[in-house]
Amino acid sequence: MMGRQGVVSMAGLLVLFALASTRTTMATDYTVGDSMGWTGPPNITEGFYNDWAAGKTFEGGDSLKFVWNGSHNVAIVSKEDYENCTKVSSYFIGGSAFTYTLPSNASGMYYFICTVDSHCEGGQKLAINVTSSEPSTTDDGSSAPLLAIGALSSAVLPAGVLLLHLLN
Ligand SMILES: [Cu+2]
Repeated sequence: MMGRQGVVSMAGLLVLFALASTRTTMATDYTVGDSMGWTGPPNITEGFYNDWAAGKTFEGGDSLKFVWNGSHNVAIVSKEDYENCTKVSSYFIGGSAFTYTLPSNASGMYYFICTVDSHCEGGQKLAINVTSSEPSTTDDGSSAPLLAIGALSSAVLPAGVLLLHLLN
């Protein structure tokens, strides 16, 4: 009887482990600057967007929606271009909104600036720190630990059952 319970609870643990490893994290949609949108001076001051980003957790799959009125654009740039407000040649413009979805495997710093006039120098720049999300279930390697534990438990289980019989 004791041995049977041991097997059942071990199986239960494996089921729990499988459920935990297939848990999906929900992507979050952010509107950059919230109601202020994506704008330049005099509406915002230097550091405005990093204050907005402070305390938020960004993960791969999250999206950043830039919404603006008037003449602005969004350039995704390097750290150096962010710091120097480089007027890079590649940016998104057109319409009055742009949504950037962080790659699912994103991690580390991502930098966004507006290259119109001196908007970037005036604070229309955003740096976010993307934390890598939980090990993705779509990765090839993700099922390996589960298989390894399965193999381990089938090797350990007879010994556990034997021990319970000895205790009886
Ligand atoms: Cu601008």
